[in-house]
Amino acid sequence: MSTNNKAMVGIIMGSDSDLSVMQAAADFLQSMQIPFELTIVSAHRTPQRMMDYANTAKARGLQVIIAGAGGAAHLPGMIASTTTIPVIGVPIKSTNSIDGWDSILSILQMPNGVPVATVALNAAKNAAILAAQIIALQNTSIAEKLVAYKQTMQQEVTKKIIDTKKKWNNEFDK
Ligand code: AIR
Repeated sequence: MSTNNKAMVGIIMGSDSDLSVMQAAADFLQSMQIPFELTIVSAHRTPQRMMDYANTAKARGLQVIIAGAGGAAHLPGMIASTTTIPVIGVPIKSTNSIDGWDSILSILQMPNGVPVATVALNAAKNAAILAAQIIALQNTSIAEKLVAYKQTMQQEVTKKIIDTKKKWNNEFDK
């Protein structure tokens, strides 16, 4: 848990072996001071825990769930089937993944009626940014932090453009 406040975001993953990827989501939420909880929930190994997690999420105050899994990655979709809280899925190229596509397609190809917002392979940070953006719709302080984050990103690229121009000139950046 990032702070002592009540969690707004739930980060769940199929195994502790996913943590090296999912850590990026926790790090971003922490940097934005968004309270979150993080735990292991496996669709296949702990199916009852998965149902209990989804069924209690709303009452516990969660606004978004970030769910990561690898291989036959059914966790995000099954959580989405059980709650109306938005679910962001993180496909993980795990040890048992063929090449990552197994996880991507398992999370992405949901049937009509049960959406999962799927980010790129291992893109746990993007999942956290999207979660923050959803929460920011109703939270001015988080919205302001996101604006600052985007400005910083732009400044970093601007610096790289200037550095690049020192060696590689272009007509566009006069
Ligand atoms: N997994 C665990 N339960 C269901 C699934 N799909 C996934 C985990 C992890 C992969 O299986 O999300 O990416 C390998 O898990 P482990 O525990 O064998 O390292």
